[in-house]
Amino acid sequence: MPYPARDLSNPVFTCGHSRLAVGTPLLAGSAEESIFPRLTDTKQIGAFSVCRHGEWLLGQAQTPLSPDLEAATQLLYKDLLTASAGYSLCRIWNYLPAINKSGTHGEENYRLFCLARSQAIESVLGLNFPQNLPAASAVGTDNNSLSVLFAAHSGRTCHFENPEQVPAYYYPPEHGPRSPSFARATVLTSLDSKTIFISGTASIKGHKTSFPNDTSAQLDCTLDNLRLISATCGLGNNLAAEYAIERHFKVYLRHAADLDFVQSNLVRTLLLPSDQVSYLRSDICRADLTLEIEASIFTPLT
Ligand code: 3EB
Repeated sequence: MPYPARDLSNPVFTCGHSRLAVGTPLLAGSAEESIFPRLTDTKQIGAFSVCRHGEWLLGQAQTPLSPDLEAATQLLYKDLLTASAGYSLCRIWNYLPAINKSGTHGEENYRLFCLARSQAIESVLGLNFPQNLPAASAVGTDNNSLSVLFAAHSGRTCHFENPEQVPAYYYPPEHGPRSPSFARATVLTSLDSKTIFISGTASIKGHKTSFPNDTSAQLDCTLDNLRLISATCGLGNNLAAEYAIERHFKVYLRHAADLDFVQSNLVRTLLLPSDQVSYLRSDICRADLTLEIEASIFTPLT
């Protein structure tokens, strides 16, 4: 099925005038996800363009895979931790070229990325790093650069796990030489509001893929996982549908042909007309996963 080759050129925020093209073609919905307003006051910290907005610190970096994906990941993550030092990390977005292809030693690129990310974070934060990991996503990109964005804040964060999923940082070695480094959700409480970042959510129960390559069943399982993490974060079963100030969703589809089915299902089961939603064509981190959904939600304090 043909799809418009437009890119979601601003995946999360714009630092100064630099708009990152992360290489996930837009299938439907909003061409921009503007979680934060246009930001100024950009400075460069290592590979990251960093800007401040109130108590928020936002950073974005894009780098070629040189000399390889592992080296590029190590460098970016060390820079990310330097740039965000003194702040609470709330959310990280990762975009990987050829995410399901094999790289060095025949290992899949996503697994190499997980290895290098984990090593880099451990080298800076020490062995107890899993308890400080924020919400994240790691999806494929059609371009040749590794892109990483982060949102950090000077306030306090709490991280949450889905009771029906093994925490990703405890996944067993069958999923790769080092486990993925992220929490299922991060809640930031500031003076008058809460921001809830729900990580990329897919059809995984325990640590195993449920319904490999079956988009319809994976969608039901993903919605179930979204309900479970919603309740765990204190948002009820429906991601604060009744009282949220703003809700943003990104839906990543491996197969563009699944768009109509997924979109009509989500309009029935999950979405409100006021939600900001983007449907993107992207490979997912496991070859047998066909979709992933992430959410960022702003609520009053209550
Ligand atoms: C999963 O639950 C599906 O490696 O940063 C979701 C969110 C997934 C983040 C990451 C991976 C990541 O394991 C994939």
